[in-house]
Amino acid sequence: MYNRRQFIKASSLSASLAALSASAFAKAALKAEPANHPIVISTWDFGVAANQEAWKILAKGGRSLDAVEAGARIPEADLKNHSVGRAGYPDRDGHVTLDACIMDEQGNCGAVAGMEDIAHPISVARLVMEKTPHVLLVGDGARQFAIEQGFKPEKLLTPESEKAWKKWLVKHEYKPVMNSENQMPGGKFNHDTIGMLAIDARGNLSGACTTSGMAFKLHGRVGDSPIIGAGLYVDNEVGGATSTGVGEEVIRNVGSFLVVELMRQGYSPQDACKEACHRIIKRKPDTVKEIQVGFLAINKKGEYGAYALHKGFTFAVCDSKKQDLIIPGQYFYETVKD
Ligand code: SD4
Repeated sequence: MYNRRQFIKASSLSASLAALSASAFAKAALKAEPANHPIVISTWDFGVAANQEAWKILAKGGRSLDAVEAGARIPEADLKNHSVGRAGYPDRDGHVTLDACIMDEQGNCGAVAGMEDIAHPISVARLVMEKTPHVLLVGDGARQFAIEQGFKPEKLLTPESEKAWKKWLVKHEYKPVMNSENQMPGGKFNHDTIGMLAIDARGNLSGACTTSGMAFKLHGRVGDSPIIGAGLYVDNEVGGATSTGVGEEVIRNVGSFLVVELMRQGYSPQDACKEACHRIIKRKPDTVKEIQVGFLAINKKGEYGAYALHKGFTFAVCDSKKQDLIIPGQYFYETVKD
């Protein structure tokens, strides 16, 4: 007869076997040879210019953290880009409020959210990481910290962005459009948040994410981009992930952390991004038909992949072979907006 003692013994044996195989599996996934070549990848096609700036650092053997910060500053400074940094579209009340976060190979991270008047939130996020015991500063506190650190406050709302906001005010409809909230003059779409992931010559991974958030959002609204684990996550043993699109759905599913954890379990970067999208779809099957979310990931070996809810998401890849590669992301729904 199978008595209680045998049962306890058998179940604790199978439990420890399961634990053993789980940890052996995790170790096997972790044992991946680190990439021996630097590489940087970014969301959307405007990631090309950011990657090229990051590449200047990576090519010289510099640190991935410096590379992603330098890269992210490019769209932040670009007056033609209305979804990141200076000239970003404002919120419903006319304030340009910026969100950003950064994470290094040691798991250090810093972020700012809802910050006004400071053009380079990614650099402020880095200082939050390096100079404070905190991870996230918001609103006036973030602005005050930036000024204390020597950043000059400036008006971020450009005449062009103000014009777009005033036009939006006429109808006052808050309806995020797939793949971009921001249509540029001439009908050209100007894509969203930049999320960047880089591996340097030492095989170390860092990431950065910066945005002005959803155009014409409610004042005070913060999306996924400055939230560690949602808009960005890096684990130097496994890989990194970042996201773009409607941040609420990414936060709900702790998207970037999920992608990294799936890679830890052995998923390829693309399959991990795909599974994260499927989780979002499963939770809100109706909502997701109207909104875009895209994930981008890289593993420790330097393999990368992406997946989005809808067609139209692209990402940029830069390494020693090619510095301006743009790749269309795989997707779930065929719907495309531009
Ligand atoms: C947000 N994920 O604020 C960001 C912005 C973005 O499409 O990517 N918009 O939710």
